[in-house]
Amino acid sequence: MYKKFLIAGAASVFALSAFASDMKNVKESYSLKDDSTVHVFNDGKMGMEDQLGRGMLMEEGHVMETKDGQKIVMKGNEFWRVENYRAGYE
Ligand SMILES: [Cu+2]
Repeated sequence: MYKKFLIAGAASVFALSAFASDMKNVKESYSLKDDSTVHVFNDGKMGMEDQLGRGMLMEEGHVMETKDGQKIVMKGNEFWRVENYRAGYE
């Protein structure tokens, strides 16, 4: 009984810290026409997330189109940062 209580406590602390760090490093996120997402980090570099929420590779300079028709040019390829972001480390 006591052990179960400890595990629940640890899980909620993890969720809270992941939320706080998300707010810190991702400046903006855009939904793209193909249902993937591009995250713009505070330093202006970008990372992609595919339709299933996994980190996705994209070449720098690739032109993306958002759902509302804006064009965004890929800057950086911060695959590892999207993966960290998803995992709650960044
Ligand atoms: Cu991209």
